[in-house]
Amino acid sequence: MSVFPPPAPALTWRTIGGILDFYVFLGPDPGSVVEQYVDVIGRPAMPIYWALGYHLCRWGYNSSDSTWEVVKSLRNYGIPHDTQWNDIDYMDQFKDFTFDPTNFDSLPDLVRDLHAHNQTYVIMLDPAISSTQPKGSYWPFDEGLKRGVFMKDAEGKPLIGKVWPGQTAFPDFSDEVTHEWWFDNLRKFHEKVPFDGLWIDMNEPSNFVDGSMNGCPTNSLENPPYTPGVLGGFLRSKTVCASVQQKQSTHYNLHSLYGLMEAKASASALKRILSKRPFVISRSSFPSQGLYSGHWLGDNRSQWKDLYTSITGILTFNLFGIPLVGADICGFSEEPQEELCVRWTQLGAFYPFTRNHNTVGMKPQDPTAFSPLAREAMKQALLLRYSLFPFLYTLFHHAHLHGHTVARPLMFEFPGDVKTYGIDKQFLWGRSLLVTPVLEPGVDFVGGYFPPGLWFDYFTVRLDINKMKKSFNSVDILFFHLRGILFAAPNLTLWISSGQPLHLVSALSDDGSASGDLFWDDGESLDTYETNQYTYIVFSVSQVLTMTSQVLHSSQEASFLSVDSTSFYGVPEKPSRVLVNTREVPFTYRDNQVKMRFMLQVH
Ligand code: MIG
Repeated sequence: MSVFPPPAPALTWRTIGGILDFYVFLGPDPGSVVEQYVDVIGRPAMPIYWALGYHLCRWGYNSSDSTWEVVKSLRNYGIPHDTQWNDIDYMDQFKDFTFDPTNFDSLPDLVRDLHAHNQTYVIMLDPAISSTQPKGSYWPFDEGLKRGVFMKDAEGKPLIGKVWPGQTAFPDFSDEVTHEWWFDNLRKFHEKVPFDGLWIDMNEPSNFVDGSMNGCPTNSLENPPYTPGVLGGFLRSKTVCASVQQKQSTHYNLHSLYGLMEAKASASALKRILSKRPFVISRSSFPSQGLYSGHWLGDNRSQWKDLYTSITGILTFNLFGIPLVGADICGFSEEPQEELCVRWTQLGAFYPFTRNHNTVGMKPQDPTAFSPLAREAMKQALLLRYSLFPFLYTLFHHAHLHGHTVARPLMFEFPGDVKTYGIDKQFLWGRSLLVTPVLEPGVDFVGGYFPPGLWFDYFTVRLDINKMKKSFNSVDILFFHLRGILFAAPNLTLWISSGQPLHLVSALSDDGSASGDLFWDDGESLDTYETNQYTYIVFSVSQVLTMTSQVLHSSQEASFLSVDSTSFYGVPEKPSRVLVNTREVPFTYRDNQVKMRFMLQVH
């Protein structure tokens, strides 16, 4: 089926038949429409905490040692870095569930070293399995044959295509037997290389030849009366034959679900192996994907226009119930100029999923590959993200619980303000943070739109209600505004359960009120909300400048949490005194801001 949006406010649906179920989501506002949609397809999984850290990746680390060098270099400069990735390079001749014994011989040690530094490691897996290894030498194919997990051609033999390792068979993830085989492969490989998460690529499924090595049969599924505008003009172009029989139906019917089903198998296998929330990032996606994985936006270029269009990509996947989404920071193909890479890292620090990734053969583009000034700017952007982790984590909780967006178009919060409808250069985190990035080279100011209400510059605490422009130098961080209440952790470590105290920031609205909340748990256990192993606190400031907090839920298991200072933005006059639980406390007052120590501990 193809869906065309003509210029008129209408949609044209083209289909040659089948059963069509229509759901109409009535809203009334855009956020409610997404909630209702996500209620039908399934709400996104709560990510493991380090999913929200900084991820570094590239295609073309030639060895585990060179990967390790970059890891050490980031450590050396104190650049936040939770997760290191490897692309297909780590594999022995691009075969899944193997690693190159020569160039990647130190891989298990690298992974142990990452773990010793509270860092994590993610590997790429392609679905296609090499089918040409000598019998008895490659368990994944031999065992897959034995269990009948591969898609079959018209003669009932495994369909053979071609991907990175050469000739390959394609697992049929619509079959539970395949999920069990996938798990067994992952379990065995995990004993050699204790990876923490999976990056599943090429799962459209992608094939270097059309259909199979022997083409495809001639039938009505291969040549339907109507072919949508797909790559190559044929359903089999760069994928497998449409008429292939899978366990649950024909590939014609299941094609678009391939990545979803692979993600489901991968997430479930990781859960069994690690007993933690699974981390999976998938290239192909389908409605319900958020239950099993996040998504990256695929191969972009190191160009300013790709920096700009990444914003709509991120917002769109938030509407799809896949909030854990990011674009390749600094661009995948081509080489970014330093200025572009700085700006991209600054915007990327506000992608829900933050990963720098680069194609093979290009110059390194990790933060340490640039001048000290650029490196420092990137580090500061990432530190800012890390400091906002408690707030971001709480937004993911609301995505998991209610189907809310994490990165959010302005119109979602201001559906009555038509000026917000076309905005694609700014976005919100939740309802409270307004992000206005630099998207062009050589600018010395950036402009944006401020929806109604008071918006405070996060850094200067200036009320920027009527100022829509800010002056910049070449590495200044993006324009960044706050309303409502949030927590920040002024520290390098993403994970704050180590006891580092939080700072509570309340930006008061024009009637002097504000509200915010915090969800907290151990960051990695499965179903903490569902099994009551979490803490949830709401904060509000009333018009008479009284802040109250209510611990709506707390649990032994949710880690130690402490708040030691708080700021109120938007207090027009210096108060004569400040009371905490009826006791007078010292405070400072400057530029509309009251700041004081404030102890809150939840155990
Ligand atoms: O044929 O694994 O989109 O992120 O680096 C290319 C190599 C296969 C495509 C992915 C890209 C990845 C690359 N892959």
